[in-house]
Amino acid sequence: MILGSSSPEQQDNFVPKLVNIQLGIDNHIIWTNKDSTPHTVTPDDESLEDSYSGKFGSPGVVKPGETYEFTFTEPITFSYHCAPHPWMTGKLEITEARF
Ligand SMILES: [Cu+2]
Repeated sequence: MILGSSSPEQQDNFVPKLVNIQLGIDNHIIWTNKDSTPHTVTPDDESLEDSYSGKFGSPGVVKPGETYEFTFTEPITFSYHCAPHPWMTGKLEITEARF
């Protein structure tokens, strides 16, 4: 989350907006809050789960300077947002690695 993400006028918040990752190569994702306001990483479908890592989504707010990380072990595509700032959206596409 970049500086100024809490402003609805700002186009960029979750950067990059779309993350495409491949299982077994780069399936560990870290969100870093570089803004001055707390944010969340909340899946649009709140029941989203990985069978190994469990429920996806930050347990509370991610404070400025803090991180939320998650390891994906299954292919999935989904959208997520920030609960207090619903205009902040992002998308993840997790696919099987192609060697
Ligand atoms: Cu936010």
